[in-house]
Amino acid sequence: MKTYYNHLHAQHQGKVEMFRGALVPCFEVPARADHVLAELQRRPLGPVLAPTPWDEALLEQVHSPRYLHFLRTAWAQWVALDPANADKDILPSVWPTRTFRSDIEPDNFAAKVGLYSYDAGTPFTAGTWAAAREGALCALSAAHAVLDGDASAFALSRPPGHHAGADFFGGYCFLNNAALAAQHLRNGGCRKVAVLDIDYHHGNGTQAIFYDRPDVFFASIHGDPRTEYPFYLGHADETGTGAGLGANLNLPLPRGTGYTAWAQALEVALTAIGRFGADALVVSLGMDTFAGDPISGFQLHSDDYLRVGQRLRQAGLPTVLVFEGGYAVAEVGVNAVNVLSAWG
Ligand code: Q9C
Ligand code: ZN
Repeated sequence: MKTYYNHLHAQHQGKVEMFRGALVPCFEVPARADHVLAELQRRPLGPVLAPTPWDEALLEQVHSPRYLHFLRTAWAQWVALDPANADKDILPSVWPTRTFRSDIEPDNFAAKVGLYSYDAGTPFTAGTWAAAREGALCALSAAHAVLDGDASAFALSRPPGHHAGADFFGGYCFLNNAALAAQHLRNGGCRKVAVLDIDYHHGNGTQAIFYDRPDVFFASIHGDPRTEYPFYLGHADETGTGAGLGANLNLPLPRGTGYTAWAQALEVALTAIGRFGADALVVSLGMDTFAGDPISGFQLHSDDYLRVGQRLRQAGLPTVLVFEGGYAVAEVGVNAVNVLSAWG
């Protein structure tokens, strides 16, 4: 299995995120990807490659031009406000909630940041755009390897992607790598694609991007949004809209869920994906279902991930795996490679 590694990932290195009224050190740190890469070097599954430099216009298949323009220019705008800003991260603090307008992009920079985001936990730094862009290329490259006939491919990148919508960042995510991979598979001739999101947190961005589409099925197993981030999406009654009705499946589980109940949800998701008739699978591979995760509430153990990988492979579909969350930094490499080793 080829791994497309984002060698620019460490250029995105947020300092702090807002948590319970205080700025605390970021959970989403460069060491996460370093540990996965190190474990792939200990237990090689195939070549580790740089991504192909795809045309950046491909990003517009998932993200709005207005949002992409913001991401490209945000850091320069921020430093133009005050040269001293170069030492600080951009952190959103004001948002257009219900009754406000989001069709007009404000001139004020803080207001612009709020228009394109939804939480105060996702710092934008000097290297965020370079890292996110290269990560998107990793996802596109992995999709391309599968279109070329590989049984599977892995996009090893950060920042993660599944919380990013067509025109917003949040949940540590800026570009939706899994959505880009799914769209690339569609363009390359797959008639139907399924995205299976097994990160602890609901993939609100991916769901929203494909919610009205019948050609991309989205299934997610996650902490119940009544208590778990991202809170405002991910309920079981969200089944798609318009032509996409029936092509969305949410399987929320209570905090504290262990492997047995989680694996039952995986069966439900894979059965639905089978019924849908997907030609290819994209897995949003979040490792924050791990019992030791500092910000999540499921109870999966390292050995369980070997079985998760086996079961995903048994689905028998060409599979693109995209690295998402997972904040038990010391264990994230072993856990991720345990999943991937099913294709070794
Ligand atoms: N103190 C992903 O796993 N903040 N994103 C939670 C922590 C947001 C997680 C609060 C968690 C986002 C890709
Ligand atoms: Zn997560």
